[in-house]
Amino acid sequence: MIEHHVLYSFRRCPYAIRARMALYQAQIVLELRELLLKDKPPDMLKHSPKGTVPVLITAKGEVIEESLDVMYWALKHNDPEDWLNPKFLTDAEKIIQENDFKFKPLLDKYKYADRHLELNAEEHRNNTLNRIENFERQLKQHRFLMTNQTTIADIAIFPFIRQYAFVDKSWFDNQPWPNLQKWLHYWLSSDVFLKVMKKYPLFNDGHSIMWP
Ligand SMILES: N[C@@H](CCC(=O)N[C@@H](CS)C(=O)NCC(=O)O)C(=O)O
Repeated sequence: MIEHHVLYSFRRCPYAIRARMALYQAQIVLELRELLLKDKPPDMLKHSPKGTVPVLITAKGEVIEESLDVMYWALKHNDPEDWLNPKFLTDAEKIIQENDFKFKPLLDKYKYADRHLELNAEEHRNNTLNRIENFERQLKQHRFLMTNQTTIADIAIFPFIRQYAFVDKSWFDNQPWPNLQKWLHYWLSSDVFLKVMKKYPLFNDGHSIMWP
């Protein structure tokens, strides 16, 4: 019988990062179970056989096994800065879907070019440029992706841009994308990101902690 919320998480996973950022923003207190992807706890797989993180099991026993759903669940409880501002939600959802289903596969091919030998790394990277330049164009118009305030789109997409930038950070820093670079820097140094990236001992080693 669960009496508090439980989050199965993996520190560096971009989906888990965005979920934790929304949970932290909403000030949700939970038990964090930090795991190794190669050694998933049987209890997590019992609740969510698809075996991806993050998975949130609420105190009521509800299983939320998609990172976006975790974000919505958290922000519907408490959204102090209006990240779910309804005015931008439809468009925010559209660019999140494009990120998850169009940009992310291209990012994976660039990041793991050694597993995708049909093209070399530079050619894989070239395939990402249209999408990255779309982000730069949006951030030229306003400080955040949808408007001058943070929306769920910034949080949902930032962990993937972070991954992208760090494949070759000096190359990324030398591209003509001042607005994207500034936005990335803003999130990398934000309190919410730094807090959710704190290192915790592994649940696999018998540790679980009340979070944040
Ligand atoms: N659509 C899922 C994707 C989550 C996902 O793919 N997470 C990766 C880690 S970043 C994972 O758990 N992969 C399973 C594995 O590597 O075994 C979500 O948004 O939560």
